Parts: sequence; structure tokens; C-alpha cells
Amino acid sequence: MAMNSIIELPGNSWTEAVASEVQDRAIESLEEGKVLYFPHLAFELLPGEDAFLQPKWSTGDAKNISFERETGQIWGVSGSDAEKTALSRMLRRYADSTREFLQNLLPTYASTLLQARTSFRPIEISGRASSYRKDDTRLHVDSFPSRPTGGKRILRVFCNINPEGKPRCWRIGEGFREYAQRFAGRVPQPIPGFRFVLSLVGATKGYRSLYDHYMLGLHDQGKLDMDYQRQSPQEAFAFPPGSTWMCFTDQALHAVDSGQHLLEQTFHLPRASLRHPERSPLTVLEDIVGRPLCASIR
Ligand code: AKG
Repeated sequence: MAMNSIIELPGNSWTEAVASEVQDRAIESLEEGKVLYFPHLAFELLPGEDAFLQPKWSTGDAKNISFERETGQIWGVSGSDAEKTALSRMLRRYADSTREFLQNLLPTYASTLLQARTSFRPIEISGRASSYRKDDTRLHVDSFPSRPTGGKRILRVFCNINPEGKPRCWRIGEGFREYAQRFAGRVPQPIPGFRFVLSLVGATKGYRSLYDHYMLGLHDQGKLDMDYQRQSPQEAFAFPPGSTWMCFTDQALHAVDSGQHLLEQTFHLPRASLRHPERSPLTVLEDIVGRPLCASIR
């Protein structure tokens, strides 16, 4: 089935200016829920950094090694202090590169774009055991139990740095409205007071809004429905090493089947900064559910 979920764009530099037609196509496509694909935008490793392309650097069975650009903190990594510092340096470079790239590609977002965590995923996805909730081989939109967004968007930039020619194999599903319409009715009603208690005891970083409650519900209900997982419309795409792609992962239904050694940078964006706020998951969900879901959102 031709779904045209992937929009290929030119660009082979993290720092160069981007033509206004490309900027326009990028913002329109992203806000439609498409995946922007840059086949020749590679992240170059510095001498010695290829030593990090091994699963042993990840502690336990954690999928992510995470880095916070603002504080310089790194999590989920095993190794000496010197090795952690060297890996942090590589992740900071990726964080800086993606930030500069987005400033050039999406200048109208630039002033309100919030940079969140950078992650490195050195573990092979295929065959990895996990609970259904954490199983990213099932189609889902991103929503995290402990990190509510309060309606802010989740924009993620991925780069395949596999040294052995192995692609990152994704599937992209149907549109957000179709997905939300299918599953919103199955999301359990929130238990009064529960979300308040979650933030009080620190189980969530901030208050889980009704929007976050519904997004989490869609994420879980979608992953639980194996008929949907098998039979719903979906388009497979293999991102080769040396390529970069990005999407609003709270809108583009996605799954990853296989691949090893990925860099990922998360950004958040207020709904008000979108060119088409009416296409945002918050507006679409409010329309489907028939009530406001986020009192404090602008
Ligand atoms: C996600 O980060 O939401 C995923 O589904 C994983 C994508 C990947 O690791 O390729």
C-alpha cells in the first residue's frame, strides 16, 4: 500500500543554511505527521569513538544511554569516568549538531524549541525481550508514564551510526486521527486524585494532564491489540547507516523491528509554535473526546 509516510529532503550538513522551499516542505510535512528523511546527513565519529559501538557500554538491559546537554549528566552507561566523559563528548556533539540543524531547517520553531535528552542505543532491537509497554517493535505514538508533556510536542531526530552497513528498520502506521479514533474509547477513565498523587510522590515529573492520560492510554491500548498490530495499514522503511530522519513521535505512529547503534535527540515544542496547531494530537484528541484536556496549555 502506498502511504507516502516518508518525505525525502536534501541536506548533507548539520550547519549549512537550508533553502526556504525545503524549510516550507519540512514544516508542512512534519505537522502532517510525516517522517522527514535525509539520506546523506551522516554524523561523523571522531577517531576512537567507534569503540563505543558495542552493547557492553549499556548497563543492564537498558535500551538507552541518556545524556542531558544542559547539565552534562549521563545515565545508563558502564565504564570508567574517562570513558563516560569521552562518550558524553560524542553525545554533546550530536546534541549540538541536531540543534543547529533544526535552527536552519525549522527557523520558526527555533526560539521555543526545548532541547531534552540525547540518547545512544547500542543494543540490537531484534530479539530483545521487553514488556508490551516498552516493546517498540509494536506500533505506537510516544507517551511516557513518568514524563508528562502537558500538550507540548515531542520532536525526535534519529541518526543511524551502524558501522556494519545495517539499516534501522521501521514501520510507519496510519494517521493520528484514525489511530486515536480507534482507541480513545478504550482508554479507562482517570481515577479521581490519582494523577495528583503521582506528582506528589514524584512518580511523574510534573502533573499528568488529562491529555497525557489519554496519550498514555492510546499508547498502551494500541500496543495491546495484536490484531491491530498485524493488520493495520503500515509502511516499512529501512534507514541506512549515514542517514538521519525526524518526526513528531507523539503523532507519527511508528515501530522499530531491527537495527543497532542509533543516536536520538528529543526536543519539545509548545503547541502555539506550530504552523498548524489544529493538527496537533492535543487538538485532535480534544475533538474526539469532546472536552478540554489540558487547562494550562497555550
Ligand atoms: C521510540 O523511540 O519511540 C521508538 O519507537 C524507537 C525507535 C528506534 O529506536 O529506532
